[in-house]
Amino acid sequence: MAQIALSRRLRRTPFSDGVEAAGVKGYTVYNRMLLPTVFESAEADYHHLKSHVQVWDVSCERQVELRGPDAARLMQMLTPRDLRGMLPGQCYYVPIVDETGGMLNDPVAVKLSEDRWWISIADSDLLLWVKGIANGYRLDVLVDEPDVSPLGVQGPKADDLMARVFGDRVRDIRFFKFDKFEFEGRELAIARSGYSKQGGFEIYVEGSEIGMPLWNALFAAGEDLQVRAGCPNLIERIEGGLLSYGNDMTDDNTPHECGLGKFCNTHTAIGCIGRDALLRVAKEGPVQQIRPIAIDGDPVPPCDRPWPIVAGGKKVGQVTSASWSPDFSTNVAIGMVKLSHWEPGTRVEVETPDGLRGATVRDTFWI
Ligand code: THG
Repeated sequence: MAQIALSRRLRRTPFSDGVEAAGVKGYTVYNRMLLPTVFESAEADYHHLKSHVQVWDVSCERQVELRGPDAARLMQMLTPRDLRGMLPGQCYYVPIVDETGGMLNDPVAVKLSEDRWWISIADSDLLLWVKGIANGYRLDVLVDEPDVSPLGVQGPKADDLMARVFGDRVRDIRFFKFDKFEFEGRELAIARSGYSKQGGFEIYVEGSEIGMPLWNALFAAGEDLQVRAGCPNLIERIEGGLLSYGNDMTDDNTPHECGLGKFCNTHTAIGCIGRDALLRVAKEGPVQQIRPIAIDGDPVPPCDRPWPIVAGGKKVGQVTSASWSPDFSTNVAIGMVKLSHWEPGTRVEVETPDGLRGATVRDTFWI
């Protein structure tokens, strides 16, 4: 394949030097920033992630910072999840919707204090939407992208590695909560979260200068834990049902279609811009929804365009992410399936580039 040209528009990260030294073999572009996709091979990276501990350059999970007296009000305007009970030190996975109830992003909201929030975004230009809302409604809030780059530490040995660098107190961080820890004289927010089901942390690295010192400290401390550079792994994230904005959903989908209804409290999320639209569509219920799908046969090629799901000669959905799973010895996939065919156990066919394959709609993801 041809190479992608590097330029200032395609941003490096504070950890790119370390990522390159670790032998990164592939990148994707996410929020106009480099995101590693493979180090050894997708399968080798997958087995290592499930057995040891990896350090992930997920700087591309950019932060939209809200600062000022109207920060909490603005945050609630963006999401149908009720934020009234959310305390400083908590993280919430929040659907962000537009005035039609369409998904604009599915970030993690980080509440630093009543008047200071980070929105840790997926791959869409959320900063522009948030700036537009803040200015259009004349809110008393500053909206910008700070010099904050998340560094993931994921895998079963993540607690042990992190305790060596930050002290045993990191073990006390609960899921989707964060606390502050010192590194070289800086206070960093560290959350128990991350884009894998293997457990771990995300360090919100504030100040690019400490990026490589922190990267090096983690690798120096973890040699005997077999720590490696890693990245979000396609196979593991499909097994775990972690959605990818732009792949598994777009602004054409409501949170309910994405299976994110459990993160919506549309009735009580007063002020949410998409509230009326969502109340209308939620009354009927979605007519298509994201489902785990097992695809029969040999390993499928990469899913770089939606693959039609067909039954009885009609299109009943599409597969948007797919991969061979070594641990489950089947092709695991995420698809959007119409109501008529979303019952667990329903047999369908998928039009892959390698031809028509049988497939089964499932109830639950694999992990
Ligand atoms: N961490 C941070 N920022 C991010 C991501 C992240 N920004 C981009 C992208 N990932 C946003 N999308 C997701 C998708 C899933 C989850 C987090 C962010 C996630 N979901 C869990 C699940 O579905 O099992 C837990 C959700 C919950 O119970 O609250 O973690 O990964 N900082």
